Amino acid sequence: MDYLAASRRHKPVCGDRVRFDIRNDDSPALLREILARRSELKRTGANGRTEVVAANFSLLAVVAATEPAPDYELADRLLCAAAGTGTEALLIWNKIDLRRKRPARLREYQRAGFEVLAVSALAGTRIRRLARRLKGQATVFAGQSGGGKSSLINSLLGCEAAAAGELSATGRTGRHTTASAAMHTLPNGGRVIDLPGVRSLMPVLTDYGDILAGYPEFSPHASECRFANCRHRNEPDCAVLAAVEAGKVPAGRHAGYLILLREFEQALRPVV
Ligand SMILES: Nc1nc2c(ncn2[C@@H]2O[C@H](COP(=O)(O)OP(=O)(O)OP(=O)(O)O)[C@@H](O)[C@H]2O)c(=O)[nH]1
Ligand SMILES: [Mg+2]
Ligand SMILES: [Zn+2]
Repeated sequence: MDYLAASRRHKPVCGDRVRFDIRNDDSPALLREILARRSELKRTGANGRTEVVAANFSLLAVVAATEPAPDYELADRLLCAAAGTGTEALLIWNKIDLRRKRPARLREYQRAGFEVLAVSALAGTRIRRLARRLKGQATVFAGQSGGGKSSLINSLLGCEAAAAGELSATGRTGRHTTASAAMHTLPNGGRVIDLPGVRSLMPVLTDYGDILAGYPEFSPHASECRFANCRHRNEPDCAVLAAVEAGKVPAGRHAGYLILLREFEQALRPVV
């Protein structure tokens, strides 16, 4: 719908609830107010400012598949962002019709306590189960380009409402088919937001607690670290590092955490 904003500060994003006036003539509606958001997914825009890309979702679904090769850093960031904004998270492992071996990393997410649902948008496998899971939720579908977010939404809707694309000729990358966020209503209840799968939509993590919340398997060990404010990197008597050494915490998950930690600490450093 066309609208005019009453103020330049009013920039609604997909999922926003707004108050607006409809005018009797053919002129566009007048946007008066954006209501308080219950959740937000944020990223850093080209100008370095933080922008919200989706709002008011109750479930964040990270869509990944064997093809293109999963971007675990993006998946981890999204899982951290979900924890940070207080929403549920779901990892959708798509394209199981390809019958490729599931990566060990997928099991590690499950063992860490994340809910994983393996489906196929193309073959329709477990799409009804997915629909039941999404019922009554406002879900954001996020994840790298080509994972099949739009295809899954089409499969859930039973029609081609969301444009789905192709992978590049090598099958290694998606083609960034979805250009902007769009919301769809599911036939059995619930709403889904389809996000573009561009890497620049990486959520920003500005709170150390959010990063830690993305690695719930650390927490039983973290309470045993010598220092209460241990960052589990190289501190003496770090119980998380000991658990990694002992194979109780997967080394790959810990390496992923260190990437986010480093970036978080660099962002905090004052620019000179
Ligand atoms: N084999 C197989 N291919 C799939 C499946 N789901 C999606 N694809 C294919 O994966 C490619 C990308 O699908 P999209 O739905 O456009 O992926 P997307 O995540 O929306 O991508 P962006 O909009 O670029 O972020 C298309 O060629 C789809 O046909 C599936 O379950 N199995
Ligand atoms: Mg898409
Ligand atoms: Zn520690």
